[in-house]
Amino acid sequence: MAGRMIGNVTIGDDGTITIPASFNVAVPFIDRHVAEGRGGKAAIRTTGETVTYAQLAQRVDATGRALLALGLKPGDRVLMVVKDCPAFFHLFWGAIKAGIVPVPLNTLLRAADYAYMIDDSGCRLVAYSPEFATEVEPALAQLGAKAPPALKVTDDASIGADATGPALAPHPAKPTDDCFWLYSSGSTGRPKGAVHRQRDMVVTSELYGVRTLGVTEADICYSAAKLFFAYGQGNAMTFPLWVGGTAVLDPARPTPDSTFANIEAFRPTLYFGVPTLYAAQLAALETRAVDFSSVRACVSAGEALPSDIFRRWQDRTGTIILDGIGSTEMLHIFLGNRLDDHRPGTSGRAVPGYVAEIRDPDGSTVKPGDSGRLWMKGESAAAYYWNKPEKTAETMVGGWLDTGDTYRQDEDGYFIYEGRSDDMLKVGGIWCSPVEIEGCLIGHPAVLESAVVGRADADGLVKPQAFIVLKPGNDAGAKLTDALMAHCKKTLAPYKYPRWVEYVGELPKTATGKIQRFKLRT
Ligand code: 3UK
Repeated sequence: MAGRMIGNVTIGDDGTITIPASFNVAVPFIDRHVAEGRGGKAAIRTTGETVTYAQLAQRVDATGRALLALGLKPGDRVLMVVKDCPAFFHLFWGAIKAGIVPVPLNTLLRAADYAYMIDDSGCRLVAYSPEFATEVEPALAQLGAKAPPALKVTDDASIGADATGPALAPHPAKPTDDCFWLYSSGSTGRPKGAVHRQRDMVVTSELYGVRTLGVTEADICYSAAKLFFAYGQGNAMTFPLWVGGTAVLDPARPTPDSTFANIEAFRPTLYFGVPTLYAAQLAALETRAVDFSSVRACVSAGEALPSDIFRRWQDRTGTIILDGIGSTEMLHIFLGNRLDDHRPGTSGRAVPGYVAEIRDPDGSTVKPGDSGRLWMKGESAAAYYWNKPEKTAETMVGGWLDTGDTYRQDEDGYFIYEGRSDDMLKVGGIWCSPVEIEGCLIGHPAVLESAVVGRADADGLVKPQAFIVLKPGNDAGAKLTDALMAHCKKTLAPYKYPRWVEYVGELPKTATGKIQRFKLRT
């Protein structure tokens, strides 16, 4: 049979992906590299450490054995609140190789969020970096006797991993078996665990990584978006591992300074960011020069990239930014620009292997050029939401996924983002629910009612804005605004605080008392 073999996966000349009936996805991503002569090559680079492919394979096995030794069984979940570091790879792949289901969580969340996810997932272990103890430990305490065991991950030894043990046999699975989860937030209600299958990372790595970005063994991938996002997971873990390339990891919060230092030190060939960071980097580039000569392409996702940022970035750095839309449910980018086919201000075209449809509310496809709701079909779609059959039935219909986004196509077929179909906001590429921020504001003693909407800042990027009705006897003003912002920063994940607060006499509401957020948008 013609085509390529990636471990035991066959890629046909026509792009078809054939996965054996008995399969473990750690085999093509981790195990095959040593046999293929990459044992001494850097799989991961950080400021303090380089992990070779041989070390990676050995540590994945050691971590998998340690998880089994702790009493975890195939199918059990392990929650990960882990910074970007080699142990993230070891835990994630060690679990998968042992048949255990890793669930990486957003490390910016608060104790109440973690308590919910620990409980909802029914996990058998919580692994966390010491940096996040202040939120994870109270979450465990809150759950009392219901709390699962927890492990502070400082290095592999802290997981009980013994590098000298025997090789771990990959747990046999079917390509469509549950493999890992990622939580995604909704406008109302709690986060939903999107359950991904064994094959899904193979599909995204091949369709977006290889066929769209053209990743090869020579690529060095650096993602400012963290590994716990589906976006970062593909960028800096699955794509380089799929081709035998190198991932660059930095545990710190990405800033213009830290990302520029990493780009100059590690000389990545592919750089992955989000629009808010590109805007901050551009502001910093006003006063300094950065050597981008190693970078062959930049990628942006999480929210729409304004065309002005694309142009200024190209002027400043000589590299282009490929905007693409992905989702936790589809795992990675499904509509995207390409090096050989891109149009600034658009999300590009369907990534080969994915099918897009823009639909009317009645479900029929719109006339060319009309806007409607974007539905997607593709082999990397999550199988279902954990414990949420109604949400699953609403969102995943007949093999299609409702993205919740409004799109139209221009005269040449490029997809143009027109906003969400719900009230959800993307702030710095991360979900933000207005309802959650409103709930937090109402928890402040001065606030009677609140409504939160998205408002574009000077770069055209959306941030939360709050409208507040005060309880009698409270004075609106800068001092109260500061107090409300501080209240949100301390109660919610910090990126969710309202950047503007406006005081009003009343909020626009429907006859039934529902806030009409659309009337407050400017
Ligand atoms: C929005 C975009 C316009 C859109 C993601 C790349 O963002 C990711 O996943 P999430 O589940 O959010 C999905 C939603 O975010 N969005 C993302 N990218 C764009 N809107 N232009 C874009 N380029 O509302 C989408 O439905 O957090 C991104 C890869 C993997 C991902 N999970």
